[in-house]
Amino acid sequence: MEILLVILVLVLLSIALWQLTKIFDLTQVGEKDDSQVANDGDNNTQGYLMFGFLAFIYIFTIYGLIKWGPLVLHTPASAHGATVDNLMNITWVLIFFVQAVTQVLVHYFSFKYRGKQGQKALYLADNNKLEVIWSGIPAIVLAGLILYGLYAWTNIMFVDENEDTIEIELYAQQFKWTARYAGTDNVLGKANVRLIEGVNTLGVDLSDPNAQDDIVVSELHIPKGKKVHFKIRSQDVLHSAYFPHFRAQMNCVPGMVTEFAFVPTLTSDEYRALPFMVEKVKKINALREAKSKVLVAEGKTALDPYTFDYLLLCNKICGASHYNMQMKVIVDTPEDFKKWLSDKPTLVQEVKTANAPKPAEPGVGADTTKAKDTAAIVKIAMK
Ligand SMILES: [Cu+2]
Repeated sequence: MEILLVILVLVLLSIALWQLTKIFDLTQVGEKDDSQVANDGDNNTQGYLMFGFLAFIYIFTIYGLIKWGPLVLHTPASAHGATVDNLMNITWVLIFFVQAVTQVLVHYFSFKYRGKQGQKALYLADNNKLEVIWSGIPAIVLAGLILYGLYAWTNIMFVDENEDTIEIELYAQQFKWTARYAGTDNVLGKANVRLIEGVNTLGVDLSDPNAQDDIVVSELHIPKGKKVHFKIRSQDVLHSAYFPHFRAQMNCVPGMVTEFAFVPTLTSDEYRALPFMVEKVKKINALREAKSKVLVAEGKTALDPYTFDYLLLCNKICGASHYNMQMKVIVDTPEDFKKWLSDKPTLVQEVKTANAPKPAEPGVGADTTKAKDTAAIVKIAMK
């Protein structure tokens, strides 16, 4: 705070000094000073600087493309991914084209019509033909782009009621994700934030018949080739469920359920085996190895080698640990997925286990036979 005040005082002092020098200048009557009026030399300099700036824009664009181009998302891993990429690529090409042409024109004409002594500007009130051209062309191009975008979005968001989908709830909270599978009936049980208690962190209504087979997990598994229908909720603030590799994103809004559905087309293993990914992982691991050597020399632990995994990220700045709000996503073959899910206990079972009376510890004056009985009851209840 003190530093801020000092800076403020210094700024005000310099403004005061600047104003004083201006007053001093005004008092010098009689001496003609035209140093503030641009002459031909100044205008030429400004004209050539325009070209310099144009060169800077192009060089920076080309540099950016070469340096950061390889960082953009590669092969999409969902059925609709190619449509999103196509829309994105068309938009990029249009932007590049318009940018390249307009920047040349803007800078060239700024140079051509730079100020010259004795030259007068032409007064032109309006030109209907010109205005129709420069308004009409962008309007037509943008309308085409928007219509294509709307068409693509409608197709992506359409979920047929009769389609065979897997229903999964994604639950967002500061700063983690939880997933709930609808179980054998494929219908998610009702949930309400007021019902959150103990292990029932999602507030699932355990009296709802549809909730009896619901399964809650913290690592998302989805099967390849089947439409996964996500119902998304948030406990606290706005979050955004973002699956970059599947080109899917949807806001998570407290108090309402949003949705998104997609078909994964490549299992985690298949994506890891893609040549670009093999190359990328190799590069990352080379960097990690070099870093590990430094760490080991300092007596610290070496880094583990990196393996690729799909991720669900949060794409809304939702608080201090937003950057770390992520969940691992595994795309399995349908058989592996079934096997994985069948091993998981239902939420009802988990609640029962958590609420079961704890067996008393033997040797602390407790009745050990009774403790064994309780343990047996818990086991039965879990089944
Ligand atoms: Cu978040």
